[in-house]
Amino acid sequence: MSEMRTLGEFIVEKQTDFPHASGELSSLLASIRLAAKIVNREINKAGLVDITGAVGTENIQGEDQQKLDVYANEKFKAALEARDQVCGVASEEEDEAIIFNKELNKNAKYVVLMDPLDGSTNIDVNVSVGTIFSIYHRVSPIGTTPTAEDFLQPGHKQVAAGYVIYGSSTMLVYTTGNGVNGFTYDPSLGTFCLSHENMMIPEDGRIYSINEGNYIRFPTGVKKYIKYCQENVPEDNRPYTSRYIGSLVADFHRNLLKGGIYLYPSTLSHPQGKLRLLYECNPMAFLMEQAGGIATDGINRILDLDPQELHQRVPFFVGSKNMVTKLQEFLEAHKDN
Ligand code: AHM
Ligand code: MG
Repeated sequence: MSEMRTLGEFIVEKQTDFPHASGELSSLLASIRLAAKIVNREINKAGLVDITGAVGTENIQGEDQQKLDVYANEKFKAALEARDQVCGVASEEEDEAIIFNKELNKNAKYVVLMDPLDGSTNIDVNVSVGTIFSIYHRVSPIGTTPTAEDFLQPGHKQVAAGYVIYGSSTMLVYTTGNGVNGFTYDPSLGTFCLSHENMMIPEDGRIYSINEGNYIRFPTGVKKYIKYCQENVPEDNRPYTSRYIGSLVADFHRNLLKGGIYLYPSTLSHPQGKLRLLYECNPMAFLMEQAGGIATDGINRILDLDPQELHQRVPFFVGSKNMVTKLQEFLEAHKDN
């Protein structure tokens, strides 16, 4: 049996990948690990809410029951603030970036952007949800109040990114730009253990993941690509298959392991696409490229986009190299409609 490595050990071991590393990023990742455990514990109890008191009512201690996405946001923010490695956080749950005011935080060199609980509508039905995070060096001088420029950096500047999937088991998957590694949570030990070392997405895949309910409003290139998947059979003679959970983290994770493409194009209700560039698409794009795949908005590499605002949305196509390349051929051929 191979030796067990915990996430904590792995982070420390990999610290030497960074010349002059002072352990601050390791400490930051440790705060994410801690918040993930706390959120995981709460999500696992979610089904009990109906028994112990519905959201919006008081629980047994007389405290208000919080919605889980609000809860996750609070826990991640608190964990990130506590270790003094982060000067500010942007979150899907917050209109504006949160600046940590403690002196030690002002002297920190990192900002974090996150979606604390993505796909949260899936919680009520016991389907996987996730946390997505993206880490940058601030560009403003250390010791000053962070500025908008700290948060609006292109994705290729990310120092680290990852997600937690709260699924049939809970996993934390992350990259610091030296490959992608996945850790599975052992609840009896309270520890994430290395289970997926150096994850690479297959170059070819058979799975396409898209909300086909929006089909009529898709750009022509996307429609043609879906028809292509439905009418053709890959070289291995097994037909394409459609899988869509409606939780980006879960759809992405499955495709990363099995090979596939995830698509969220522009639609009638979301003309710029639905997913957010800074805390959904950029971190997933960083992970995907590190795993050998491609992430694009249909024209540009996601990681090259220059963000204009915190909650900006973009069309998002991400997955196996050959599948995304094929999609791009259709988008290019039909780019005028
Ligand atoms: P959310 O951040 O409000 O949860 O929305 C993001 C989610 C993704 O996880 C998922 O892939 C997508 O929205 C599903 O959208 P749709 O229901 O339109 O298919
Ligand atoms: Mg989200």
